[in-house]
Amino acid sequence: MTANIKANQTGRLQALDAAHHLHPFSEQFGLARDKSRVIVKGEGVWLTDSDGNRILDGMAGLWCVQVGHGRQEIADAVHKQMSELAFYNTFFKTTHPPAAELAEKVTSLAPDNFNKVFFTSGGSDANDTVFRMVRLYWDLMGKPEKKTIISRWNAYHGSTVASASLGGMKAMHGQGDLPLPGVHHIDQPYWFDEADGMDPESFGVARARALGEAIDELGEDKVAAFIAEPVQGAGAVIVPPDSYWRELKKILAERDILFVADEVICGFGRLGHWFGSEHFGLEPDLMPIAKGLSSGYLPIGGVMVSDKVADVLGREGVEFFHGYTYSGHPASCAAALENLRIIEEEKLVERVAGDIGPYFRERWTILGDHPLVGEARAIGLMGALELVPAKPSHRRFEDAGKVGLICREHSFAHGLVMRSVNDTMIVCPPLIISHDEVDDLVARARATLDVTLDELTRAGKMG
Ligand code: PXG
Repeated sequence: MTANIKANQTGRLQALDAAHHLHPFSEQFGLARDKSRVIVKGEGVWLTDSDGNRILDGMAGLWCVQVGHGRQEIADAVHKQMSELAFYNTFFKTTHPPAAELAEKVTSLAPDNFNKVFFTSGGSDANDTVFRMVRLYWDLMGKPEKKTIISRWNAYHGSTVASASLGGMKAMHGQGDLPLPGVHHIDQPYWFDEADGMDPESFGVARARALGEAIDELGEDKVAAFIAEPVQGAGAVIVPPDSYWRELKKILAERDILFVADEVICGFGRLGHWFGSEHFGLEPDLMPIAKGLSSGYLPIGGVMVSDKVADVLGREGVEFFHGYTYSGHPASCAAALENLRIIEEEKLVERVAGDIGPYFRERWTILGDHPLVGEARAIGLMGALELVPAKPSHRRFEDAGKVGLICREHSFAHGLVMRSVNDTMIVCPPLIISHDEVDDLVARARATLDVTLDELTRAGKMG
């Protein structure tokens, strides 16, 4: 393609997009003015845009492309499945080979007490399923008054009415009168932003004890469940202090409530285990999953159901009046099966635990020496940088989020996808990223910080 044809093609797609496409979580007005970046190809950790620029995909698509882009094996598996049976449902006493095989496979990877999975189309509807399932569980247990689900401020559990209610994003709650009744939020373990001088250990304990306090306040006989991501992803890769889960485990062990570990981001190797819960020794009763289950090649999610809950739902005469047309979609299941086969064959989970995870952490956290970075943290293959106007204080820039967006633009210009959450920059690369590519990612991040710092210094925003 000559440069001109490329430019015309890009312009045409941008115009169509601006005219007709309502994007998720985007300011439509600004997007139409600034124009969408058109991504046309993916291979390994690399994306190519319609102008031929190569961009390192530091966000693994959207926290999901564990095995990297462009895996022909998955395309072939989906093609084969679609040629045989593109769609059939799993209602009315029917199943099909990929759904049955995937149910067995995914439960075989989970802790021993997980032997059942309910399939969904993604993570939001997995959490809607959780919302209804925990209430049905307590109804069946003869405790229908146990309805309230406790979650955390700044959690992300999805965008549907129930999952956005479970989430703790205030901006989302502000639209459409959320949360639904019966959801209670407690404070999160975000040490950098909220500790106010407390040391990490004491802060972690205090934030964990907030659960016990909330249960006492609401009444244990009214509380159905606690839901939490092992590490908050979209919240800004919030790695809790070591004391946090240690203390929470004690509280959960003493209380008669269900524990839901949202594994949509932390699952499938992200923290160097099949499930993020295993990293912290958690013992959930339910685990919503999605994203890395199929590496995003086709949409699929689910809820992993422990024996404790499955035995109750499986009682004679009990029917869960719940399901999606695409629960266990054959092509999505085929994509997931092939994806899991690759993760196992290439030992990607072990690689994150023992090789590329530690290497990434070592390289990434060096960015903490940059004048713009108040804290650099990493866990598994996720990393965050807290941007601040002056070190060592935890004080933030005025106009929260503006600096993050400036940095994100510079990052794209340096051929790196980094996402901003307010003024925190985060990455979560594919699990197949090589050592050289980690070096490349960190070099691009540093160059991005340098130009961002220059711009902020010139604008008089530092100090
Ligand atoms: N739970 C968690 C922990 C998630 O991160 C969902 C549930 C919902 O999954 P679906 O498949 O319905 O999107 C998510 C999704 C971001 C971003 O900008 C994060 C997600 C989705 C979209 C954007 O960080 N996480």
